[in-house]
Amino acid sequence: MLHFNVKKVFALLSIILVLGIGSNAADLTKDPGYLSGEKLYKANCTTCHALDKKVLGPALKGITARRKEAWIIKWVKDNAALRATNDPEAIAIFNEYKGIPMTAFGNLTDADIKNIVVYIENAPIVAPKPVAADVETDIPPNSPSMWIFVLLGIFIFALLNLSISIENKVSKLLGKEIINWNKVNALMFPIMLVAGSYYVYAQFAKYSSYTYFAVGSGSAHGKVLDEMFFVTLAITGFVFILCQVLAFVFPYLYRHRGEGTKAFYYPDNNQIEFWWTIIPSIVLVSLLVYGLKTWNGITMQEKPKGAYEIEVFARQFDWTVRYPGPDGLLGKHDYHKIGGTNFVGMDYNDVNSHDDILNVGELHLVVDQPVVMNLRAQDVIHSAFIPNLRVQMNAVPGIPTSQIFTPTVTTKEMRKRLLAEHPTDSFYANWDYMLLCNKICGAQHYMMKMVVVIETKADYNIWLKSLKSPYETANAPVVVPPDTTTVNKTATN
Ligand code: HEC
Ligand SMILES: [Cu+2]
Repeated sequence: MLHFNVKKVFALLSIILVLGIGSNAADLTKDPGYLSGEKLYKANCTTCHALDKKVLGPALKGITARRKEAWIIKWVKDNAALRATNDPEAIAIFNEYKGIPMTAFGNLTDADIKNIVVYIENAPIVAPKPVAADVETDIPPNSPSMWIFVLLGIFIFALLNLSISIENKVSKLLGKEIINWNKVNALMFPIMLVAGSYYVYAQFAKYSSYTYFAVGSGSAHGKVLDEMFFVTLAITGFVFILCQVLAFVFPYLYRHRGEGTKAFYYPDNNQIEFWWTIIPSIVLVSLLVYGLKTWNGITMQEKPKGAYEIEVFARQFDWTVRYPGPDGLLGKHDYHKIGGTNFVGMDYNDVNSHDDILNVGELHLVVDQPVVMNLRAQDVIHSAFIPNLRVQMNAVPGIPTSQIFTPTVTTKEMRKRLLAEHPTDSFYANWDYMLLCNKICGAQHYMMKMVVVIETKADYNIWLKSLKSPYETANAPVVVPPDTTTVNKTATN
């Protein structure tokens, strides 16, 4: 079964690869064996393996150090058959992985497997994507008590309905109203106002500590933005509450009070209308100007002194970050060069690109240092949203965008603040800043996110030094796996 599916997936992937990148893949890694190995590896192996960490099967980088190539070929073609020959290595690794059987790949030739090995041993390691499961794990279970309340509600409603219809009939028989419905209806308005306000208040009291505002923003411009938000909310909120109170209290105050009462007729008052047009207009225009100024202050700034540039590259469905290496400069890019391992289209003709470092699925930023985040997209519109930093900018294919900001709170510090706010919630012990895609960009949009690490300059430098630039890795001498003679003979059939 699995065998069949793998073949199908492989065929589909090949088509996509050929259509998507076939025409410009030429100038990348020169070795066609490496490229073919990459395709085969990505099509067949990545569901269970990663290069540098255990997934369902072991990490495969360095496999030639622990296994002979001939063994690898036998294993990949049919590991069950290899185990059946009582091969001790095969049985040991099978048992170590608790007997999870690996798929047999009878469709791969020896040469295919050799290419896969070349790819595995020479591919650049990019950091793993954050696993979807480590976020949002505490969705409350659907509690049964909720259904009891729903049933109870239906029951009460039915009961009320019944008693009202009885009351109706009795009134008719008696020829007079038992209940003054007009008064009841009027009274329900202020009751609704009080009950509704209490409900809103209770929700705020319970959940406001979970909003992004509870612990403040982690960036410099975020403070200004939050301030603007609160000023706007205070003014519009005041007017909103005032209007709601009047709307709910007046129906009670001015209810119909029995036969013969007449409503007070008040056609219009130009003076009042003049003021309540002018004042809101002035207030709204002021808010608008205030908002525009704040927005321009965030989006229209020049590159500040001491700022460094990074590039965030979006595609379905992950984020890749490019950092300038020791030279502090990002090299040029060119979409024509996208293909194979050069999936962000770095232009290696520009020497500045040689030390650029790529990292998939994790963004590192230096605290208190302004950063210019340049955005690019490969396929459709994405949007980089870092809620706790109040950062958001679209990534549009063909249109470079950018946002300049300064993170001011390290991950550690923000975690501490959150834990102080929620001492019993273990989620916050491992909390991380997140960058989320904020455009519905396709079926797996929901998992298009990455962890953002905000750290000191020293920590950042240590981390950056631990990564190799793809240019260096690709141009390192190719490790030729040993024991090639037997392979070459069989590969020709
Ligand atoms: C269905 C999941 C799955 C797929 C697909 C898969 N593997 Fe594996 N692989 C495993 C598991 C699990 C093990 C560990 C041994 C065991 O449990 O049988 C393993 C072990 C291995 C080993 C031995 C590792 C060691 O340390 O000795 C190699 C080599 C290997 N796989 C290569 C590949 C290659 C190459 C592909 C793609 C052509 C591939 N695997 C596809 C699950 C898989
Ligand atoms: Cu997206």
